[in-house]
Amino acid sequence: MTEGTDSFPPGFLWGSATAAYQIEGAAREDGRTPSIWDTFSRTPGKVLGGDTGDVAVDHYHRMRDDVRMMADLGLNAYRFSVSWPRVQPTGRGPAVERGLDFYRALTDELLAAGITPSLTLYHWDLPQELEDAGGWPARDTAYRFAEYARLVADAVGDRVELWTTLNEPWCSAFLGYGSGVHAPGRTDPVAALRAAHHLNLGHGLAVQALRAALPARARIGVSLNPSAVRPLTESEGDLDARRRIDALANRIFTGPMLRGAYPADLLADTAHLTDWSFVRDADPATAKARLDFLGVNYYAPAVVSAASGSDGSRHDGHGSSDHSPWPGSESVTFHQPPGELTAMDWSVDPTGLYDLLVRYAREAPGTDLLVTENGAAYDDKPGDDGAVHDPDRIRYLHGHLAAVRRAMRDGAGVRGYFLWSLMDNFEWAYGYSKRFGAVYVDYETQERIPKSSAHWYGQVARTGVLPYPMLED
Ligand code: PNW
Repeated sequence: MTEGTDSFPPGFLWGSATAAYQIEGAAREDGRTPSIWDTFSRTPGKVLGGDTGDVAVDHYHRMRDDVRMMADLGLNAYRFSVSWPRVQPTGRGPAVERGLDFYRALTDELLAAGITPSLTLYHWDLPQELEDAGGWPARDTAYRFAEYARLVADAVGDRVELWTTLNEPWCSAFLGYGSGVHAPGRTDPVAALRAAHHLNLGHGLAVQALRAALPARARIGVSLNPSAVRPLTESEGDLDARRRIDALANRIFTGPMLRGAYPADLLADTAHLTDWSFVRDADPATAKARLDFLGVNYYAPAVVSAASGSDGSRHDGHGSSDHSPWPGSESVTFHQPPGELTAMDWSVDPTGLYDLLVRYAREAPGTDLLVTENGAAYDDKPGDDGAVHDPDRIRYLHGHLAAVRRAMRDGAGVRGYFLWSLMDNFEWAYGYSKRFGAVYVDYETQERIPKSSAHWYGQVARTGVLPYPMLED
């Protein structure tokens, strides 16, 4: 590490991120219909505590206050997602204007506050009707997604510069259709591989639709959650486990999206499950649409070995299920690296973020990089003074921002950083039990209390300077 403070370039985007289902609530208002996450969370046993996003943090009704809060903290960017079933309830046909109005108002508020909007089209809330018609394992869903992209572009294309097609297609495909810990909760390895392909295809078709509809200044990308995967040892078996997980977590998306082809080793590793005949000849080339930026979401690294270790541990951090999210490579074992853990039991390791940024700078030369998510859950609660002190999160953010800066010095063109998350929210299968926010939310009163990390991060955003690590907040 270099000595002293560390400056980021002027114009760097300092943001926070959220997703529609995790914050909006208002699940039955203004024509919105159920998404797969409404159905899943209302199914007993799927989400911890039986929590749902019916109310969430009521952002749908508190949007203006929430934007003012970001501005007051000093943030200059905001990554949010559009709820597909709010805008196009059946996943087909014309848009519902009342649904679009919310995003028109949100983007107006952001721009008026000097905050750059970054819009994600799909953060996991597929209209239930499209799931009933086959969901992502069905080819038609890719075409429906591109049509929906066009509707949103026509509505707010004049005011949004940053466009993301998909958030973390790995989670949609392999947690949604493989392990079943996410909606729609299916557990079919071939359905998961088909879903991954149709997400790749849908991404490519959506980029085409966006390019046709948006002004030239629009910047279009995708947010992946690449795995920073390391072998437990340098043994041949562990190196092969690393290669397999790298194929299923990373190259299954970057192969088509960046290179226009699926990796040969991925097809070989899964040949006993499927012949991949659902991939039509032109599909990988369609998925390889020109990208203006690649979004990297990063939380923790993965350590893998060939077969179950002596402790039989399977800490893969992807929730508990009898079904693997790794089709064809189910025997790969995940290990908890030694060291500090967050409340998710995810290990704290900024080097993983550095490694991914440097890797993708090399694999996607000339494409800007954005850290579209990074952050940590801790057991936050207000103290006697009513304030929420979260020194662990400050240290987490400090370490990861230093890793971003180091990757930039080593050639990675990182243009911005979005902290996950602006505020505590519905953490998918964990419900409201895990708090990722820089802002604390009292779920009884919906009161927002910026944690000490929010003030710390706002200071970094305002000055562009990463201070010395603080021992106490
Ligand atoms: C991401 N995993 O989700 C999402 O984009 C956010 O919506 C979410 O709140 C955040 O990270 C924190 O979890 C993930 O099991 C969920 O590997 C699960 C996994 C990865 C990312």
